[in-house]
Amino acid sequence: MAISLEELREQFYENLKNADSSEAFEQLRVRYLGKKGEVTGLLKNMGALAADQRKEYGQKVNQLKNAVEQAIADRIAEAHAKDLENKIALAPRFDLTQPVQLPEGSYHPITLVQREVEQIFASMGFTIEDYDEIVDDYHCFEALNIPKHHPARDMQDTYYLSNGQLLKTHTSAAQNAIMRKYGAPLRAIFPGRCFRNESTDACHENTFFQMEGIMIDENISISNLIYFMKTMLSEVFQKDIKVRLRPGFFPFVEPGFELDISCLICGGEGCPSCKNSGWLELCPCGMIHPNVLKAGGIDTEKYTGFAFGLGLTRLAMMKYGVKDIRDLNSGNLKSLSQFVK
Ligand code: FA5
Repeated sequence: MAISLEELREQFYENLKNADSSEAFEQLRVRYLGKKGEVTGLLKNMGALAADQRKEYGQKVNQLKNAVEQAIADRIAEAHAKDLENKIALAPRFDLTQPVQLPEGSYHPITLVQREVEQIFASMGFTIEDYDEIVDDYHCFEALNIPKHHPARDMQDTYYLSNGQLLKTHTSAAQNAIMRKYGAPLRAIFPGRCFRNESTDACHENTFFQMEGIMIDENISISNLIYFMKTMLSEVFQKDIKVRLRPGFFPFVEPGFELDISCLICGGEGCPSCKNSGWLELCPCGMIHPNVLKAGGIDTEKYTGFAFGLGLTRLAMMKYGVKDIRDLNSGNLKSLSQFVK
């Protein structure tokens, strides 16, 4: 004999009580609500009923179907909630009041040294300027007294864009724009990333940082230049370091100098970091050439000025004892994390 609606209801709830896994719930769903399921099967009983009882019976079957659906959904939700509770109970406990156990991030050594030099110059009245990495030929070369086909361009090959722009080879590329923006008198530093198409070694990278500085005013002379260079180096290193100044040629300064420091990696003995010379070229400088001042709109009858181009990446090498400049661009967290501050 076919099972009655009430019997089926009781049987379902009994089975649901015993079900305790998602597989068991799914089996119940198929058994009672599937196409050939038992609740659907109740409809077969309709044929035996009088016409006036069929409507009521159909409604009861539908109610049972909804109740079965709801009961299974409730048990699944209950089981999920229990699961979650168990997971939470078993999860490791974190004491939020304890210090963090994970390794801390750190600033890049170049950022550290850049900020230090910025502070030193800011305290001496220099403003800190930002400038583009993609520039045009005029700003990188021509405004700096380096016309097309000048041999000085050979020293600074770079990467060109198809529209004729280029990645700046030195921070001097910003000189003209900054002179035009502020006029004289002027004290400014402008750090930035530079690019050169050249082979790399322990002290040369194709991507490195410089910090340019210019000071333009009445009666600025080489003594002012030497004073600022000495102050900067003694503040950065906080100890006496051997420095040498020798003539250097840059078309945008006259006279021009190379400022080298005794290599702090080998103590001046000679090593790969200084190309075995014992000295590291760090901060070329000089008195700004009148053609450059004129291109920047500065009155050369009234004003003179000095400029320097500090090798920030090399400064970071010397300050932190990094033997190979390429380590600084390596992204190697093991070596960079030594400089946590
Ligand atoms: C220049 O770039 C001039 N613009 C500097 C200057 C500015 C001179 C103002 C006079 C007045 P130089 O090519 O020598 O010069 O580079 C300057 C410094 O940048 C170098 O002394 C060195 O410290 C650093 N440098 C140059 N090329 C590289 C490189 N490939 N990798 C790492 N550092 C570099």
